[in-house]
Amino acid sequence: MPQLEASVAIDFRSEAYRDAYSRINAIVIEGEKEANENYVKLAELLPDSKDQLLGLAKMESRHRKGFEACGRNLEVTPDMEFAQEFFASLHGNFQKAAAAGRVVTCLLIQSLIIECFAIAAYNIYIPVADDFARKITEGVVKDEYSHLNFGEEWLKANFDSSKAELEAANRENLPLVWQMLNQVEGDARILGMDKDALVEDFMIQYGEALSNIGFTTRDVMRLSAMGLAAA
Ligand code: PL3
Ligand code: FE2
Ligand code: FE2
Repeated sequence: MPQLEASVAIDFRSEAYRDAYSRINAIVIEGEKEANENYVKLAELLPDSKDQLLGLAKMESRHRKGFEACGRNLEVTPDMEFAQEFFASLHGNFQKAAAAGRVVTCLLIQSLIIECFAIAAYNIYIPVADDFARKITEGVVKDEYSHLNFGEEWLKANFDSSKAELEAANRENLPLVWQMLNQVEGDARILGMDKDALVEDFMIQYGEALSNIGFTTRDVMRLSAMGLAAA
């Protein structure tokens, strides 16, 4: 469905829209909440970048508040239990890696995978959002690029020593993203967002990030499509 047509046709007050929004809104609120906690954890693991990472954590708290306001504006109660379930595997993997001091894995999960997922989702959402949510999301997505950039810069500076761990963490975690996308496909469509567009935008962001870090084109292709065929 062309997104321009969708934006004219969407009834933001309908039962169907608000029902789908109760899950998508919750996912975004939970994602921002976990992102805040993940950057606080990263600040402990990377004392040299502590202040910068605590700054990113603060931005994530603001994002959460912004998206909570989007739900309130549509008189939607976010289904937070659904959202915690949605993030459980990825969140569990971050926490395991953090407990083991595997900072490269933590950065891949939060600053590359989750930020690229957020950037793709927000970019696809902006043209079909209600006016209130559009303004909030436009402000948020600008910040997310700076979070992605933090991960890129750190991993680029430590590329040789990080490469093997990045490969393993990508193999373990990227397939989870395709599963998560499949879970939200139906609700996202009701909001006017197309799954193929989400996958495409994610692969562009993630592939660019891997390339900036130092992977060859061949590696980028292999890594960014990991587990996609099975999804
Ligand atoms: C990190 O800063 C934020 C993490 C949030 C993850 C968002 C994933 C979103 C997937 C569902 C797409 C819907 C987007 C709609 C926005 C209200
Ligand atoms: Fe965020
Ligand atoms: Fe972020």
